[in-house]
Amino acid sequence: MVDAYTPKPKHKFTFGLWTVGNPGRDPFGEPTRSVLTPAEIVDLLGEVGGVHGVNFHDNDLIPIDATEAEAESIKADFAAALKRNKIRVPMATTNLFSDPAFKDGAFTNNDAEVRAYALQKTMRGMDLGAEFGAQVYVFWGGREGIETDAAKDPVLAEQRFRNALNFLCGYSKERGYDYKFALEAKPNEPRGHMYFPTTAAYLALIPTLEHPDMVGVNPEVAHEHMAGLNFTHAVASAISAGKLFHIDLNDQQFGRYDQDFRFGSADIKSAFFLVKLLEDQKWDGFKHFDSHAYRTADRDDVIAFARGSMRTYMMLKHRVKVWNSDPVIKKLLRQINRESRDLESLCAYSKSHAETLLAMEFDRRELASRPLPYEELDQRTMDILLGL
Ligand code: DIG
Ligand code: MN
Ligand code: MN
Repeated sequence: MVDAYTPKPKHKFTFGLWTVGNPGRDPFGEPTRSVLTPAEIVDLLGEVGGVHGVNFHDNDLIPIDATEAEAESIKADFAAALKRNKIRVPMATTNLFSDPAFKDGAFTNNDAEVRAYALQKTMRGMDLGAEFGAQVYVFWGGREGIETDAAKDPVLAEQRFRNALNFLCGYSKERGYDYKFALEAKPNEPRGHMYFPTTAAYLALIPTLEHPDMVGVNPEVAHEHMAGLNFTHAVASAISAGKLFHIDLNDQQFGRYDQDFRFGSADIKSAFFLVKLLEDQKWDGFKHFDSHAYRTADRDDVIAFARGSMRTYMMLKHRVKVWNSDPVIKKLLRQINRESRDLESLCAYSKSHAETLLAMEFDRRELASRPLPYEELDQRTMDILLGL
């Protein structure tokens, strides 16, 4: 069915190989779906339709113990699948969390040899991503953390993470990759506590790096929600800092494990305000669905999951247009937002402005009596969301 909500490659929707290729394994059960090759996953995305790109961890594409010959054959099949489906590779990343060598972290590991191996593995992952034209390189520190703070000095751990990023920025510049590094936060799981638990923590780290201009963030809905935070505000902070280099869209009930649900499937209202922010700000980055179908899904339902992810974004994008042009919403916003050019000009500091403000009289009771019809505004938002 083609309609106003049908996605197209120009909408820059992307999926990871590990998302639609997720075989349904979970901590309490074996896979429920067959494991697909990278080429088969790209063909599935071609069947989904409208997909812009596919992302990968190094080992999603090339198994960690593959021979050189096996790697070449996998890459050839993958490249052919990309071509026949007209799908590209916008983002790559390194799996520094599955192999037991990284059981106690990668860049923040207490063992210098593991830290060195993590740098080598990431450089090779960057080479592989560049081979397929990736522009963004994501860093998710899946094992960077502790179960007991007796294990590591957190200041030293953060310095080790900083050292690794500085080194890898140097590598990217020296190899001319021009990568945009995107740091992805998560508060816990698989580690008891993870370093840099929220997007805000990474926004604080970036200015302390040697090449801060090369580094931004990759916020994920589920990860901020796990921390009980407002995802739209986390993304707004990234946009305000010019650091929203990538985004992981999915959904999540608050206070749960990392559910990585289909975008908009758990909290449609939060999803609406996120889409409103991205569209109002005309953010033009890759919209990556880092999520997976329910373990109960078969291949057809995985396709429905992927199509639903993009369709929900497109429908919410339309609802944002309706909201922004709705006369009742506009009236209420005019009532709520009291602007004053004179007062605004006073808020740029000068000695005279300070004296003028100090000399002003404010009627607190009058200020407090001004109506704020947020119930009416929010209910109108619900009317629009529910299509009334
Ligand atoms: C989990 O949310 C992480 C890994 O899947 C990957 O490293 C990153 C990129 O989307 N997200
Ligand atoms: Mn997640
Ligand atoms: Mn993610």
